Amino acid sequence: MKKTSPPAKKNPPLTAHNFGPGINQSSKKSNGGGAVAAQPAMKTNHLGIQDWRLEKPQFKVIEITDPKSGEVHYETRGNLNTPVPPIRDSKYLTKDQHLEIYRYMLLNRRMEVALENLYKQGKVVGGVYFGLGQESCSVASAYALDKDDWFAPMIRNQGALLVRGFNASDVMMQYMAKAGSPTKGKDGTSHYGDIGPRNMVSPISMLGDLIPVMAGVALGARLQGKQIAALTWIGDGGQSTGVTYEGINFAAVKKLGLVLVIESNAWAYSTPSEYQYLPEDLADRALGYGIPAVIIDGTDACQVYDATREAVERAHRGHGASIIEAKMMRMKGHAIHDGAAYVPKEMHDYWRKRDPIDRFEKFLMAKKWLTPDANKKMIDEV
Ligand SMILES: Cc1ncc(C[n+]2csc(CCOP(=O)(O)OP(=O)(O)O)c2C)c(N)n1
Ligand SMILES: [Mg+2]
Repeated sequence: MKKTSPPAKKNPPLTAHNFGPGINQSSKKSNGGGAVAAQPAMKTNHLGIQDWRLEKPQFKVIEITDPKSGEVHYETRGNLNTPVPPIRDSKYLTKDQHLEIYRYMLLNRRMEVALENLYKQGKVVGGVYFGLGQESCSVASAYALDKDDWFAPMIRNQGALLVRGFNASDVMMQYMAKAGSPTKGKDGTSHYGDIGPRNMVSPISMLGDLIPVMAGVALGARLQGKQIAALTWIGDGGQSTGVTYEGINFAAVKKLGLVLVIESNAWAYSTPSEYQYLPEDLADRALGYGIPAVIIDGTDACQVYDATREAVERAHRGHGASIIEAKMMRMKGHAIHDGAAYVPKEMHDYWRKRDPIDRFEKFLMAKKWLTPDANKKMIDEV
């Protein structure tokens, strides 16, 4: 797959909580797509961490216990009728790159819909995990890597595999434990890697364990004289594990090019974020590690790409690890067996309106980079 690297930038020195010049503070360089419009003022959170989102949800989830039965359920409090934000213009992506990302997101979703159908036909061995509503996060982050960089996907990142050169049929045959699958039928989910050319470390089911492994990959590359980016993802629940702290701290101290995307998707299995960790933003934890972080809208492929690309470039310059907190919502249950009945309906509806693919499609149409005919053709091909 051919990708052009964004133009080299002159960034000011990075401090622990400064992710760089900020999305609206860049030089006036065009992204080749002619896209950069006036950007809204860049915000920071109460600890000074950049928050690129164009919207901050105005509601919370609260736990209600029935005094008689002791049964627990969740409700929302706040305003869920706020307008859907636009996609933020990318500083770096060209028109063709936008279209390629859009295509991968479509393929990611189409593949998972097909997998759901195959599961219902009894053709899938074991469960199926979906990245519905998170395609932008998986696809646009993987797209920001260069060829020599490494990545380690988790269950919601099947879209990243597509970007790095796996076929949808590889992923689907794996789920069906077919002889032609990457593990030749020995595993039913996604436990496989590729030491080349795709540079993929196999997922590790124990949450957090991929982080020190990816720090080690970056260290190994450095010992071979290369500065690479080592990208992995961790859920909001998974980041609570002890090994997450150890892995990030090691990468931070050794200035290894770990790029950690925290998929802050509102739920860890059936536990809402509000009951899983106390800070409003998990990005705050970067301060404790002494590394930069940024908060982004994980449903906005442009924000995901730009944030990851900046972290990747830091890694290539030998400036060390970065954290990207991508806020979004897990739009299905933990796996196919989980109907997610614990999710308040209005919360699901809120995020449904923020679908990453629908919004990106409208964004591309508004730019006239995608015509209705070209869109239909692409959807049909996928
Ligand atoms: C160390 C560890 N503890 C528990 C589990 C079981 N487990 C698998 S996924 C999951 C929830 C993960 O939630 P989150 O990290 O938020 O990811 P999401 O499913 O929301 O993408 C749990 C508890 C595990 N795999 N590893
Ligand atoms: Mg989660």
